[in-house]
Amino acid sequence: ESGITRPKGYNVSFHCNPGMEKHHFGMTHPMKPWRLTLSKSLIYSYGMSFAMDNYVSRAATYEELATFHSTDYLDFLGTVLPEPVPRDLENQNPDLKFNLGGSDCPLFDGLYDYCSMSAGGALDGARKLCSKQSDIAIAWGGGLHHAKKAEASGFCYINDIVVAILQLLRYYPRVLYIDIDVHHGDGVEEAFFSTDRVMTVSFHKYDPNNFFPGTGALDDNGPKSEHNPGAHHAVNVPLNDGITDEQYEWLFNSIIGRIVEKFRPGAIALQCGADSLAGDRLGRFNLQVQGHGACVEFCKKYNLPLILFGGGGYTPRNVARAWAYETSIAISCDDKISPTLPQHVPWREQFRQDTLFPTLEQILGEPRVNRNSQKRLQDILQHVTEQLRFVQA
Ligand code: ZLM
Ligand code: CA
Ligand code: ZN
Repeated sequence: ESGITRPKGYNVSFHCNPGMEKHHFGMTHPMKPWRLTLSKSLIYSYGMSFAMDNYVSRAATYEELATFHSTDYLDFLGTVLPEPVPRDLENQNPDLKFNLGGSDCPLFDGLYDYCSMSAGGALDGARKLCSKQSDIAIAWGGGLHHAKKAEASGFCYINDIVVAILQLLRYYPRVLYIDIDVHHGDGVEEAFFSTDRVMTVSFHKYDPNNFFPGTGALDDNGPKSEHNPGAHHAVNVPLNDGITDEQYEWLFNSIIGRIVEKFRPGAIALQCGADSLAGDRLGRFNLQVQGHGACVEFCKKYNLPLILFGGGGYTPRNVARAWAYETSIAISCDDKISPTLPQHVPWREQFRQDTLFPTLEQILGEPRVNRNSQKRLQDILQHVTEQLRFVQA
């Protein structure tokens, strides 16, 4: 009745752990794990679980996390406890070990469990692709792209994406990583700076002095030292406020099309951070659910093993819409999802409008000014095209 049926000829696996969603970063912290509950509620109300293999993921083990993270960092993460007395609001004189305990990466109850569950879902998804039990794996609880080997950063503590890609690399010679979160995917980029087996591509708002994390300029393409095979294997697409669906789709399809042709990946890992949507509490773009989802649709068309991660997303009702729509894209062959939300979806009032595709006017009142000229976007495509001359499969 929702237009969703089980896909014929391929399998989609859905990996989540309800234990993750009950964690709190703090009352006013923008990261709300509850958005995962809202997303699943919409996904299930549409009946999509009947079209996928659903798994409750296990928590990743210490050994699995240590495939990327330093044991010093993991040991500390496993023992730190939340501060009994909150520090002063802006953390003027914090004494931060591994960047833990500040306002971006607070210590909260069950932090280690939360992190290992996020990574467990991503890793389970990657394993399903490797064993060919699944063609598209979905892990909305993952996508925490800023975490470093021995450092928390930007709401991210464990880099589930890196751990999952390391798993994919056991079976696939080359993996393409694509990141449509509004922030630069710096942690994943850095992790694979010295290998030509992973190509990382991040689309993001770039303003080195005013927007986190400040990295990801067009010509940051991996250290160009003489013997670094990873040189030229980082692609950065720096954008300005207000980019629209039409511009983003054109740039995404042009860039990813050229990269797939040249790099010939064996698998694609796509981080679907939903803070690139219009109306996001932290984001700056004018993307709609349709434009965000078009990136997933484009990647799916290559018929390569595909893993979808979550990531940022700070206006929960829009996060839920995007990830529900993208789940439907993963599972549906030709049939389209109903644009009207199901009658009986829990927390229906959270969504404000009963459509899956609110207009920019419904989302924003007045749209944000678009500061991306077509000329600049063409220059970006030109740079990437020239960069790809140094890349071979
Ligand atoms: N201050 N509370 C994206 C990660 C973005 C660094 C400036 C903290 C916030 C933000 C935290 C309740 C992903 C920075 C910001 C204020 C230093 C960022 C706690 C509001 C609050 O109200 C808040 C007291 C907090 C944090 C806003 N932080 C907005 N932007 C970024 C990190 C993560 O989406 O890419 C993937 C999941 N941090 O700009 C400051 C420089 C800390
Ligand atoms: Ca990004
Ligand atoms: Zn983000």
